[in-house]
Amino acid sequence: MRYVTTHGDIPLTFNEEVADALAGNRPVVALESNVITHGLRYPLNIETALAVENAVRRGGAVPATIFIDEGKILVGSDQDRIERFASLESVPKVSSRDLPVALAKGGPGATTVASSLVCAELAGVEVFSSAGIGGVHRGAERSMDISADLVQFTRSRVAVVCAGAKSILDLELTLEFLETHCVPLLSYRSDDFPAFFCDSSGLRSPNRIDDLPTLARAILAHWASGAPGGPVITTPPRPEDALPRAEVESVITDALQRAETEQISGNGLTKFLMRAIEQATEGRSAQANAAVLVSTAELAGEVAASLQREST
Ligand code: PSU
Ligand code: MN
Repeated sequence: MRYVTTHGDIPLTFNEEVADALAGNRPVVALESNVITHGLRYPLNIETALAVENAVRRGGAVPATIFIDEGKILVGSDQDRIERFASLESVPKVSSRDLPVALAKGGPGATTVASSLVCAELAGVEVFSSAGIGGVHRGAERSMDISADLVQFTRSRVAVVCAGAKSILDLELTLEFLETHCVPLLSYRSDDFPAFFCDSSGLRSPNRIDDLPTLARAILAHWASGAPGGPVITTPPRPEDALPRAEVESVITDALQRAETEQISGNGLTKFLMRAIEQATEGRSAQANAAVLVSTAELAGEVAASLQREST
């Protein structure tokens, strides 16, 4: 694979496929790398990262997985890079606040939803996909633990396609935060605000949209209005991939208890809780996580293609 580096204030390195697609004004979907290095275990992480890229292609767009290395933002990947990051021990989790330091120090870094949005906008990519976004943590009224993902939605002009927020979070407060911060929430073909790999959140989404052209026009209208940031588009997990909420809920309660006992907080909390759930479900949550990443990525490809059609 050939790589093309452009030097603005921050060097961006594109793989050939992404560089060509952007030059030709063809649809591109950005993807995070933190899910490869921290979200899933080796070797499920490699298999999933490649399946997610193929799902974006099936949807009609070019995948651009984002990594940080050697002081550059790498936009678009190849199998070697995915395998290298997936097997590296302890690549730092890079969220928005960490991005300048990771770039200055030059080491490898894995981008969260938040920092991937910063990179996507710099690269000129308008659509991003992941499975479960970060949100307002349970007990946030004491800890003030609110993911930077939510704040970044108000800053980066990128549309985010996801299966809602991680079920470990307080989903009701996450919805409130999005409303307060004027982030449009557009739920594709569902009345539910999805709960990542759980079958339902039991919470209603403020907006249901059943067709792609209307969805694309809503995204374009948000940008045309001069609002900063981008909308969040949700799609529920496929019924065959979802885990029952009641089962996951009791596992989450135990995991939160353990986190408190072990005094886990800060940017390692999400991973700790996800790993505890994986252990308690004997790996079924990781399989569900992988399946939801794939189904979401396919819709993101379709959304990017639809945006392209509606904006020309
Ligand atoms: N751990 C996982 N899966 C993930 C993440 C962490 O098992 O997907 C991620 C995503 O990258 C998301 C980030 O953007 O965690 C949110 O972290 P925090 O809650 O610390 O903002
Ligand atoms: Mn946090």
